Amino acid sequence: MTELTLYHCVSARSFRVLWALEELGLKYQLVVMAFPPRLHAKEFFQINPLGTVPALVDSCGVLTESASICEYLSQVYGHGVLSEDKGEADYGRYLNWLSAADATLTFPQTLILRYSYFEPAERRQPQVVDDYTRWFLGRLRGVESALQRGSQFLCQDRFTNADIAVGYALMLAEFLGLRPQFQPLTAAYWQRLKERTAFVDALGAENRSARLQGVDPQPSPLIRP
Ligand SMILES: N[C@@H](CCC(=O)N[C@@H](CS)C(=O)NCC(=O)O)C(=O)O
Repeated sequence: MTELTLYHCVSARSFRVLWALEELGLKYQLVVMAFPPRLHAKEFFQINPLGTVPALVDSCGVLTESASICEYLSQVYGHGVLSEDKGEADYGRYLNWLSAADATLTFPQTLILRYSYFEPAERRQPQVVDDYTRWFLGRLRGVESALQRGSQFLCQDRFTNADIAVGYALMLAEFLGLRPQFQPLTAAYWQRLKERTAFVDALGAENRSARLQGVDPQPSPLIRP
């Protein structure tokens, strides 16, 4: 089988790809870089000219979009086990969640992150942080409402890439301190995702590789004591 190499930063959305690799039981090389790679791993621009993670390298070349990479891995290496097929009842919902995970959920989160943490103190914007926190929590109602259909997961009653894509937005929300504001079904769903063997194994692989490669393995500066 082709060698798969994932370029990753601790807590970044490349975690989705790592999680999918573990769910599918695939062999891979994990390269963990300090965040952001554009400052700490300039050689990475040779792999991804944008300097962003994830980057997955295999025989087809370099892929850089986390939700698409999960779908690619499932279809090409996993017989579609993490995907919905177009013959299945939730196919439309599935595609919707793959896009909503970033276009609807992580978009407001990146503004919260930027203006509460990444910018220097004099450029921080508490108003932006408050506004986009409310916006994110409003958008999270879509997850609560989907779970009210009675399923354990977002599509039918089966774990799919939709759960990986949205699960990362919940992970980031936890890093941002927003978990106490999750509605009950969303909180229980997030707990369920975190208890999956592949999720735990992905965290373990991230931690081990970070240490071996001399990168700080802490999950996120935001949740350090
Ligand atoms: N569309 C990409 C977004 C990739 C992205 O923005 N990744 C962030 C980490 S979550 C990054 O690498 N940022 C570094 C930078 O902007 O310099 C995806 O969903 O995979």
